[in-house]
Amino acid sequence: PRPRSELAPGAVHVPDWLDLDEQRSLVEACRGWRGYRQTRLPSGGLMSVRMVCLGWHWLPYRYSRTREDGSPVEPFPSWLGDLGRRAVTEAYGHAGYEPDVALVNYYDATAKMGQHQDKDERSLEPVVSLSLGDTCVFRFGNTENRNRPYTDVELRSGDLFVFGGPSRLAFHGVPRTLPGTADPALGLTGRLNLTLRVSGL
Ligand code: MD5
Ligand code: FE
Repeated sequence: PRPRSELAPGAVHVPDWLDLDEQRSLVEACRGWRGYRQTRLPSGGLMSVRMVCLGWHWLPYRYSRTREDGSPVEPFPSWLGDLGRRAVTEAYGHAGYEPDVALVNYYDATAKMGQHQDKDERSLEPVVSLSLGDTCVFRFGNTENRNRPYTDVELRSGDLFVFGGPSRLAFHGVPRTLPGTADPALGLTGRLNLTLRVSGL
């Protein structure tokens, strides 16, 4: 079995889970999905990350069947569900994971994501996170608030992270990426992160 480290109960990091060919295929799939956009928050701020959603469209702070412009949401492909099941089996050794939403986030050299909880899903099934391209600093916090205590870990291309159990509602964010750290052989400038989720809808 691959090295896995449990950062906190239910928060399992598997470095280098995807090989270069699998990473390339995922990057190719991410290029094919249309409609990456920056989300406007009710507070007025514009998220720096560019996002496209599969299966359901994420709006702050709910899931919708349609996008803001009424265009259809990209379907959630069955192969991505298979990948999610493999990921949860790898991290926890249990089967039966059926994600129906993916959020695909693109970070350019300056993009980041503030500390938040993922609580718009009606299911507390795990979130599967896959990282591609530039390394980032990932800040894994506590379940009480966005401040300390937190732990900073670097997520690299090919890394798997699964957040379940008591870690499912932990505050987390990406204070920065490390531009230029991606393997040139991947053909990606910046960072992509895919999260697979169960909407409960
Ligand atoms: C990213 N994305 O790297 C991160 C990785 C997002 C988001 O945060 O909401 O799109 S997902 C990390 C995550 C998901 C669910 C729970 C926890 C972390 N957690 O409890 O720490 O673009
Ligand atoms: Fe999140």
